[in-house]
Amino acid sequence: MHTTTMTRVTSLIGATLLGLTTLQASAAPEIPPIPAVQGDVVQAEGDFKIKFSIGTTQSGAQYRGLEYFEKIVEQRSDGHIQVELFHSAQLGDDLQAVSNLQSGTLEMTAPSTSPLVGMFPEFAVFDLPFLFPTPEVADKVLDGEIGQKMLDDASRQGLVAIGWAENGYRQLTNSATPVTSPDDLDGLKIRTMQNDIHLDIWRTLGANPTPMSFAELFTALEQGVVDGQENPWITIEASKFIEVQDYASETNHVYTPFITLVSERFWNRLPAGYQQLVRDAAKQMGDYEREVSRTLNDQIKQQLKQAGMQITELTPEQVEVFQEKLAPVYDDWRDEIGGELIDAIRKASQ
Ligand code: KDG
Repeated sequence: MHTTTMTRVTSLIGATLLGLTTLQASAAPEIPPIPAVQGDVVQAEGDFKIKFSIGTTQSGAQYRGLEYFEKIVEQRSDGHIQVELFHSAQLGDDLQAVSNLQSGTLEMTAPSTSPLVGMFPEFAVFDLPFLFPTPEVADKVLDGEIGQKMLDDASRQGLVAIGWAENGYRQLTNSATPVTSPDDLDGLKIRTMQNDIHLDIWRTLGANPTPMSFAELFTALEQGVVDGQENPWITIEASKFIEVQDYASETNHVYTPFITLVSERFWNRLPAGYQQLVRDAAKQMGDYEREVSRTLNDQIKQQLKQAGMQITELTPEQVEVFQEKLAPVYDDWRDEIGGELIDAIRKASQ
């Protein structure tokens, strides 16, 4: 086993024990139970298997959503569609998984939109800082005309986009110093997703950003290749970043969705009844996963504090300093993303 992998495995065991200790030290998060399956069995021809791969870990909110998806599809197809779940990028990182959908060797994945901006430029709107003031605004956009149009537009290049879920509001962590203002970021090496707006954000704030896949992140933090990263609380906890990150700042600087994608080659083999079943299951998965994400977020932030992570909850005035510093990012990217789309999302916030 590769040294790094062995380090990772050993580290994960240690972190899991630490994590379990942490969770045992304080009440484990109250995860909303997976709901009962609603709806009749769908009658259609054929037997199918869906391999569904994600990059986040088995203890995150996203995997809970996939378990619900599996339950719905297997029950409502009367077992004629079998679902096999893979977490922690076991079948490749986001871009590898999307490529495997295009080649037909993988049936489903649900990455963040950020690494896909090279394929779907309009997704960059989700990387604009502080664009979604509340989760309710995010829901209104994703579940409304804008979100549906984005799914339709992303159903090409060998992919069928069928639903939205929640990665969530992103928070900054690092191993070096408490961060209350952009001034504290000077020289900090921050990992970003493979996305030019995220690179622009952290350069504008004065940090030294490095793009890399999520699959490489823990090892890069552990080896000091980067000092920090930014992700939602659930991902921070589920990935056991507390083992390699001492400080966090509640910046809520970007809201990231997950997009549920199906291989078009597989999709075209499904009878219409099963296509609708998979669409319905993806919608129910996304609704449940958002509930889990929002239920756990505050609990997990408190647990990370109790486990020793020094969490800075920025005041509105401190957040405003970040917002003002990042205003030029809108000017940099407005034309490329499309001012109409940005204005439509801002209108949804009113
Ligand atoms: O599959 C997980 C990825 O989509 C990843 O993007 C999660 O927020 C994430 C990150 O920081 O890469």
